[in-house]
Amino acid sequence: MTYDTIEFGISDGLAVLTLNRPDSLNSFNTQMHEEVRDALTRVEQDGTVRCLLLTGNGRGFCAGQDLSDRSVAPGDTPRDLGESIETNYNPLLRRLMALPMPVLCAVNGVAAGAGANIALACDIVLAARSAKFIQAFCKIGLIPDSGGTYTLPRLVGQARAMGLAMLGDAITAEQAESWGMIWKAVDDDKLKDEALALGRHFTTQPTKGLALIKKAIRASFDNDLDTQLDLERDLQREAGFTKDYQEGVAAFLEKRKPVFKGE
Ligand code: T3D
Repeated sequence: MTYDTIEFGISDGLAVLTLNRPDSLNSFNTQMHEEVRDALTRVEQDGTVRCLLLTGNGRGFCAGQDLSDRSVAPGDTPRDLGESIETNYNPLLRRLMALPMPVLCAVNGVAAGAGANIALACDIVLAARSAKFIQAFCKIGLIPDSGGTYTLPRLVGQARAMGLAMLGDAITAEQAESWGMIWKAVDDDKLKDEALALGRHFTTQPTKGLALIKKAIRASFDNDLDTQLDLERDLQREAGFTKDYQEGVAAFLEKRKPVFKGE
């Protein structure tokens, strides 16, 4: 598939997916959903990818659903948004969260609506200091989707989640960092380099172990302590059988840098 609405490439284990409809702040239309789906399939099937970096072109990261696809003429039946969520947004969220590798997001500008929640679903989020996060849904009569009602209270607590979702106020990258919504706010002119450096770092790390960390931390929100301890036992067993674990221990004992292959 050739891409018009995204840019996508894989190089030395790092996949970079850049949303590319800057005139509408990279809002999602049907074509962009199709192209993102195709790119994610390539990430899943490639076999060499050890980290995915998601970002956007222009002054926005993503403004959620393209609302120019959503106007309803008088007398027409409104579109079934549940169908759109089921077909497009929910599978996207599930795939990003389940990818067996770190998923980074470099929020280069405003992230609104589904755009904000897609960013917050990634494992590590860097944001340009000028970027803003907006739960814009309430302003048009919708509820936070793309996992927002799940992710937000877990990241920032119920009081802040309610405020963000019901007021739709913009919060800055620095506020998002101080609230624990994202990993780090960085200077605008450093975002790209810092995100790429982090992405390249992850391509040299024990990918299977990182995937198991992601699985355990994501599961913890829904597990009680006993269940989580059992899960840690099972995942540690899995990690202990990886070649990268053997390499990590050998390198430590030989006082050298480990060479992890993601195996
Ligand atoms: O429908 C379903 O399938 C259900 C799923 C829904 C998921 C959702 O994401 S619902 C929420 C949709 N998103 C929004 O409500 C956000 C709408 N956008 C805004 O509120 C503002 O654009 C921003 C706060 C994000 C940024 O404001 P600002 O002042 O920096 O920029 P702007 O001038 O509003 O936008 C720049 C251009 O992008 C402008 O086009 P123009 O006038 O230059 O030709 C604007 O219309 C366009 N744009 C921004 N967001 C969208 C958009 N075009 C289409 N859809 C958008 N979501």
